[in-house]
Amino acid sequence: MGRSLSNIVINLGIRDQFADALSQLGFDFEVLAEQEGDACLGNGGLARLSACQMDSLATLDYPAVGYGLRYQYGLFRQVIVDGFQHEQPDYWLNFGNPWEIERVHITYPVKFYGTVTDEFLNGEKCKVWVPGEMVEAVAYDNPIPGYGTRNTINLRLWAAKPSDQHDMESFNTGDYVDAVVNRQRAESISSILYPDDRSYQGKELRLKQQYFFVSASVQDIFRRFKDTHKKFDEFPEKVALQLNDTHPSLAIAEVMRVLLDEEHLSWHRAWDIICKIFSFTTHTVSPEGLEKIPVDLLGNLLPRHLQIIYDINFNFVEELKKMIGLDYDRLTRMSIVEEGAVKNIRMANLSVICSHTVNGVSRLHSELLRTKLFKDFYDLWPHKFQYKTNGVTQRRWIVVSNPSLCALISKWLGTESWIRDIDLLIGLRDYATNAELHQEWKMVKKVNKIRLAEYIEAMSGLKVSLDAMFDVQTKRIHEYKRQLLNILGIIHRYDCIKNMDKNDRKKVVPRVCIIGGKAAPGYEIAKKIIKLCHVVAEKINNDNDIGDLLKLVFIPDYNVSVAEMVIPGADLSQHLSTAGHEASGTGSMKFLMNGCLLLATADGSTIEMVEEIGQDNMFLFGAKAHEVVALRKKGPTLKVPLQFSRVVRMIRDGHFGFEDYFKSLCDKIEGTSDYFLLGADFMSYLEAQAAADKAFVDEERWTKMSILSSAGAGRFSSDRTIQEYAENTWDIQPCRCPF
Ligand code: 8GP
Repeated sequence: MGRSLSNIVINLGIRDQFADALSQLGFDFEVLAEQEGDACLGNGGLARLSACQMDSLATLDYPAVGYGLRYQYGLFRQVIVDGFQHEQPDYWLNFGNPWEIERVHITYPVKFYGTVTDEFLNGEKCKVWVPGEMVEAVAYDNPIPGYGTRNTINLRLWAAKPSDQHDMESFNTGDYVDAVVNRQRAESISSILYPDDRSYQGKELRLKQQYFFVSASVQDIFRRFKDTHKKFDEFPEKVALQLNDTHPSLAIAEVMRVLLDEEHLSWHRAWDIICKIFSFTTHTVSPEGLEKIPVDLLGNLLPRHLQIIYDINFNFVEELKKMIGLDYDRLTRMSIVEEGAVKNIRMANLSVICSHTVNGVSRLHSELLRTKLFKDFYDLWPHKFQYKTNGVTQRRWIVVSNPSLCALISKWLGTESWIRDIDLLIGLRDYATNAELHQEWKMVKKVNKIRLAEYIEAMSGLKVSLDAMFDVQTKRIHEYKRQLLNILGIIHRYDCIKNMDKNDRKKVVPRVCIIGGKAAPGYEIAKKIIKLCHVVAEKINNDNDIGDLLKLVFIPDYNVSVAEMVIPGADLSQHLSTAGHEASGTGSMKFLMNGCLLLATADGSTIEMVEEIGQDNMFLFGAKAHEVVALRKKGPTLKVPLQFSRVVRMIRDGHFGFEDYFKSLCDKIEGTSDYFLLGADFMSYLEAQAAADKAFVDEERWTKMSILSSAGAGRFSSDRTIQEYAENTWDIQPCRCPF
């Protein structure tokens, strides 16, 4: 979520009054807002997407509730020591959280472990789960006010507390110390966010978190429904459950369990409800990103849920056999249960089977889902598959973070309506060559560059030239996002400048290269990329011969509030994922809105950006998604350019020191190991960089491209995404506040 103060007072329409009131008390609004810490309750793009979507849901008056966990420790704080990433705990609740409302009376018991027995109720056989452990989920509400509406929606986060009922026994038996330890065990469920945004570790605590979150939320949903409704037949009309990735997909088994075992519906009726209420969006491209829960783990922690999942699977496979016959390969692939040395539950298969709609997060992603990841399912149920290209909220990413641009856009469009109706941005196209707008547009960029330059200096002591192109790549560090390609490009640039004579140096476009992002604590290669960035920066920034022609800065602890400062100050932003690997990407949308030019591969949502702003207004490069497979097949016969081999050799030869440490990194990108195709894309990357240089020196052209970038950003607002979900997936209407 990042910070809340500015966002909230702007959305409520009271920013100026609030600032006046503060100044009467002797405080400056801007200074005060800077004091707020970030709520870092997620890892990266996936979580920030939800935050943007909550803002849009509130603004568009949709009746929605967001659920999550109130982690005591959010995403780790990244500290850099000697160029190495160190992780420090983010105990963000240390000084309290003024935005949350603790609902002491809204608590639900959450059960774990135990056994399932058969019992008879009114002559009917039913299952009874006798749990082995119980904790309480306490609700903490975080209001999300919409912009230009009185509608405020709720982000309800659950915190785990020990259940008194459960502990009384041990206290009474005199086992005081054990009883206290048990209480702490309960609290540990919501204590920490897992800091890896890709892989599923199959840890019991993680599974406990998922079920804790799901169970409390489902109880809350049932309670709300039952407050005003009697018959479950109405449930699908009133409730739509959106699964964001498979992390909450245990909700399917949980809703089924509640309907069967607690509400005593027949399997048939319960299943009918399930099929009408769930929709699933996957945010990942790679099969390894899909969660699989070991059967032993699940059976031990949630015995009844495992039974239900087996029953769902049995029915599904029987139906499937009727449809496709005894095609065992396909049956094996589509089964929810994966056989093998370790038997697993495939949560993605469960989600696809039980959801009425399966969404991808960009057109390309959806195509990959239909033709690769979920091909078998697509062949069976083509009607289930849709896509909703991601979007971001212009309220946070322009209005809050770039007030000067916000004022400028409103002035030229003659209205502030674009803040709710982003399509109006297109009106900027009419002024794309207007000299007066150009002047003002450049001024705004300059103000933001000054702010960023001051931040860089305060953080690292490095003074950067405002005339240089501010070239930014900020996102989680991952091999597929290819920060390494960026660094190799920077080394190449450095090497070229070093070998230039005086005259040629005059033609070099000065650059400040900015890289930022966190690496998962256990992700060795990503951590090496961070270190490489630092040693290269050390070399370049201390080379007096280079001066302002090239600087490299690593911005530590990249988070929402850092992004709010970095993005408006960027001239160019880089999105370098190997085509077919970034499901959507949302950082690019924030840069685009802020009039920053994009240097990018044709991946994820970038492809759709090209359609909106035109290929001439961005710097596209690299292999296309359909070419990537063929390039990989070429493997050892693939020729890499000399320039590429040269920069890798510089690292290997210790030009930047630490050659032993970087050996494995170099090995990963040479020869057949270059899975993410850095070598294959290198020349095309350098050409795109040269094109960016050429455009930058032509100020008028650059400014026009920048204006056209903002003007074409309308499609990438989360307002559009949410509207599409509301109409095509959830079938819900806005619900306006009557006063
Ligand atoms: C991310 C995608 O990588 C990114 O392209 C997309 O913009 C974002 O989701 C929002 O849709 N996906 C994840 O972070 C993700 O799927 N993480 C889970 C696999 C653990």
